Amino acid sequence: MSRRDQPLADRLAALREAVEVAEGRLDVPEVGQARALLAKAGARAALGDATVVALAGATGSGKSTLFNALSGSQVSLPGVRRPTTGVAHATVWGHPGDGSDRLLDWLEVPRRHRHDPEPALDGLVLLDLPDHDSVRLEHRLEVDRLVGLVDVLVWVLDPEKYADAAVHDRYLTPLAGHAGVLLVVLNQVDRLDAVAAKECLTDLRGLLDREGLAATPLLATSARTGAGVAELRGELAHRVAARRAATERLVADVRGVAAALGAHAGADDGARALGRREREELVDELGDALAEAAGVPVVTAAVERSTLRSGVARTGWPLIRWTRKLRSDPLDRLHLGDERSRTSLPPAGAVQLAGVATAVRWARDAAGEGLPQAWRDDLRRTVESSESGLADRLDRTVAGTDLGPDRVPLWQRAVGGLQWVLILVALAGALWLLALAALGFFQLDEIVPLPRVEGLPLPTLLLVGGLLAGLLLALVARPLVGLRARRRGRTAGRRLRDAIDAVAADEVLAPMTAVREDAARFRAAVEAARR
Ligand SMILES: Nc1nc2c(ncn2[C@@H]2O[C@H](COP(=O)(O)OP(=O)(O)OP(=O)(O)O)[C@@H](O)[C@H]2O)c(=O)[nH]1
Ligand SMILES: [Mg+2]
Repeated sequence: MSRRDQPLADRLAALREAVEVAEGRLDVPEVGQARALLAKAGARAALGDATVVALAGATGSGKSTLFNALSGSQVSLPGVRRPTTGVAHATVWGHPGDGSDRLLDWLEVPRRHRHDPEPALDGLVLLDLPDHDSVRLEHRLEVDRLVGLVDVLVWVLDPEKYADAAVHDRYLTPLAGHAGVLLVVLNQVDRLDAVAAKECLTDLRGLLDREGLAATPLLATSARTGAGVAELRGELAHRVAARRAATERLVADVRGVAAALGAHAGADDGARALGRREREELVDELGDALAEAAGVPVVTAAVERSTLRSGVARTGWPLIRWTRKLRSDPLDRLHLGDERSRTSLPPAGAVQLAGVATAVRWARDAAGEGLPQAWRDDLRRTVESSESGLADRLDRTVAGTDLGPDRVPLWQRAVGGLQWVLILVALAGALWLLALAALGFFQLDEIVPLPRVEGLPLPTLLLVGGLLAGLLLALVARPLVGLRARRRGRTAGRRLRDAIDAVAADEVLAPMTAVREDAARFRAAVEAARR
């Protein structure tokens, strides 16, 4: 789009967006300058660069007739019955798409007519208002509302009521000091002869001068014969040109301020948002360092040892397995499982903390690549604020992560049960041997036959076999218990790592990505404003 085609309103909107994005992020004086310019331009300029001129005056003064004469067609119906015009009408000079519709929407003027383009008047929006002193309250309210919004007010008087004190006091006098926004027209001069017309004009001029409106132009017209209408049109063309010049000045100002902001917008491909692959890589790298610092290896090892401990206690040789229980569960000692309280994990040491700092700095540099210095500064501040509290957040994450199911496997229960059966068998053998010893003491062993298996006495077999089988079972089960412990450790490690990665993505990377996205938005807005 060329420089002329880009409407001021769009430029201002783009500049406003740039300032909003930069607010609280960019610490550069250019943002303040842009804000000041926006304030100067005001809300009205944001709606377009049209010159809004309203015809106002008493009922029957000839506003609608004059409006039609200027518009070159019968747009607003003049009438014999007073008051005639109830809602404001508009005629717009210029090309469609010039933003005047938006302006008229804002002014809430529903009746619109488009005049063919006419170089001197393009950009003019002419309004025909209801009468100011209407017997109908809604007419009066409508006039008061629009009079406050327009750029130029053409007050139409007629020879009979031109000195009406109500009009002068309420509408004209308050505009003293704003001569540029007022034009007074004495209409229906065809109803007066030349002398009377001159007298009337002199009188009116004196009245206006005394009211502080000496600088306000006074014109005589006849909407019926067309006398003076060309002069009025010329006066309007002046206003349009002046406003156009003001608009051009404002456009130049906006472009200048946007160009200054452009120094902080960066190169074309620099300030773009990060891609998915880049983000994943960053999360991965960060996750490694954060997991180490958060004690994930410690927890994983504890899970493994705890599982091993309980597995051995369950499947081991009953005669010695109770010794395992003397030591406390390594996992319990860490006090995991409660997100709200701190764990008893050792706080991250200097090495781990340095690892976190390095990873965060590395991610920050990667996220800041291609960004202008001001945005990199913002990135640094953002990262600093997200880094504080990170250790606590990691600790809570480790505490709150579900480490995976801790069900006792069926086979371990079965082995445990079997161990007890074998102990009972050995006990039976031992008791039997004791009984035999007692019988031997009383020399009664000859009467009780001793059952033998393959030549070996059964009670001996039961005692020794039970003990040996238990020991063997414990030895066979041990590697399986170890296998399960390692698997549980791995599952816990994976779950912890996922949780840590989520923290890395949400707490560290997300704020960085937000900075980048804002930088991209800022760049686009600045470009739109300076184009
Ligand atoms: N002789 C003469 N009559 C005029 C002139 N301008 C308007 N009239 C007549 O005055 C009457 C009122 O004109 P309008 O244009 O409807 O007046 P208005 O100011 O729009 O009135 P409201 O809409 O009621 O506020 C009509 O009959 C017009 O023909 C003029 O310059 N000379
Ligand atoms: Mg009218």
